[in-house]
Amino acid sequence: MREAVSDSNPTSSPPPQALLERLKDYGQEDVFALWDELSSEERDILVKDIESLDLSRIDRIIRCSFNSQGVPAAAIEPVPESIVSTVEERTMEDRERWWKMGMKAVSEGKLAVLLLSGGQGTRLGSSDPKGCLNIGLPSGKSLFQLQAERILCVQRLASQSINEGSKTVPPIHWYIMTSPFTDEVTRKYFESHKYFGLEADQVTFFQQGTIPCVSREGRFIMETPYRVAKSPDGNGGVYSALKFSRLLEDMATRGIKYIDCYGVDNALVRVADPTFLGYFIDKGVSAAAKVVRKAYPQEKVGVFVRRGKGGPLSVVEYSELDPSLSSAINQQTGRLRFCWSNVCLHMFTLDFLNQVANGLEKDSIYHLAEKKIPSAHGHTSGYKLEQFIFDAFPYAPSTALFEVLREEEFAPVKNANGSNFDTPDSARLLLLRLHARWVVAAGGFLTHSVPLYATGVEVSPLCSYAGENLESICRGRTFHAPCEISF
Ligand code: UD2
Repeated sequence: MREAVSDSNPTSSPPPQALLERLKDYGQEDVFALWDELSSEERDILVKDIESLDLSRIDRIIRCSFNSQGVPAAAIEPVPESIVSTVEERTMEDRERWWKMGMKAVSEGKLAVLLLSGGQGTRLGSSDPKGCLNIGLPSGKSLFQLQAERILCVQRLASQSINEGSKTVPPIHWYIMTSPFTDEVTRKYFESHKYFGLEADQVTFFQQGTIPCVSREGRFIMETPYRVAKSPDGNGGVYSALKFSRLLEDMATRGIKYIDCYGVDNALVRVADPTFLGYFIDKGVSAAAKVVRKAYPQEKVGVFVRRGKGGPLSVVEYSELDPSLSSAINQQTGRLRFCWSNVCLHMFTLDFLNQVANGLEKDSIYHLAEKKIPSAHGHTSGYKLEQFIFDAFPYAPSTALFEVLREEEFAPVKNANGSNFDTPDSARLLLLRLHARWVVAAGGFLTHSVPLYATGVEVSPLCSYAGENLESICRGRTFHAPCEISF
């Protein structure tokens, strides 16, 4: 049942002729199909909605994206092992050296954090931004709070690492990308929680763009008779969003050289990770990603590949990887041929972000995600068009991959509890088990009234970033799981 925005009698005036002609140029004149049934107020809303669209740019994106659908992708090869820093080959000396290099860069204010938080969280069944989600930890902390406190911890460690006494460490600037679906609630959430102890002026929110949802024929889908259905333009929308909000200049003004970029829906994300930063600086590359070994062929993660012999590094999303390739086995190792999984943990130089943001016009090919789109006629089969953050990797002059252990750094929160994988419950357990290992390694003891695999303890990020500095708190003490350990 459609709510009439106003009961004023619709005038007999036709749609604005010039606008109708432009829509006809792009085959989108159907947006006015219900014009005669609209009230004058609804007509104003529709005209303003259409005028807000960059029709020529959107038409180019639709055409390029639909045309690329039929083109066979270049043959893909596994990434050369030489560009992957594996956990197995990493020495303690490497870790310490990279940690120190990263800490130095943090203390010099060269690192910023970029959070991708514009997703609609549809699979979780919650309309709130995912970062607001409480995954059921003893502390009740949300994903946003865990991530904010990890930033505070790195700031504290960086202050301790510089021995120039009173020299203070500049706060790590946190750029948070939202979308029209998450912006207002996200800003209010941070304000109401006093930025979780961060300075308000070290957090910058900015919105990504949206793009019309289209039918299988490429026609705009109408959400209501007087509004075009739109969706966020994908986490790859971050590049144009940074450009149009002039935040790349803001980063340059602040002396930022490196940007740690990650997805919000990972309960174990090591935000502003000094070791990853040190590795990135040491390798001198433009773009890097943390990778984990793929757990099973159908796992919903992108995989890093090379396009053609000696081709550039890129990522094939799980929704686009041919099933025969996702199950292919490397006969020498017995492992999955495409085993290095993208986990939405990236590091870029500011120079590279500028290169991508300024090179965007060329790249109008968006990924087409087939969805049921809410429309004026109920749910309509159609496409959301989105760019992916990793679409930029093929343009990087140099890249590197940094393996991490999934049980230490990857606890995705994608589906509602009760689903088989990647739920708030599964993420909570991964965090509790990891922190329980930290406590035992620091000389603590655990008692538990349920089996230990189903519980554990939570160490506040304000106490420890990656399990360090826990001896003084834990040695000889017994903790009853589940509980939170904080100062
Ligand atoms: C993402 C990765 C996938 C794998 C998986 C692991 C991409 C494109 N895919 O798949 O390769 O790493 O995560 O968990 O990164 N987001 C926005 N704006 C948007 C859409 C998403 O900011 O328009 C954010 C979203 O809030 C989240 C991240 O991007 O932080 C990934 O979300 P997703 O749901 O788009 O990607 P997913 O889980 O299908």
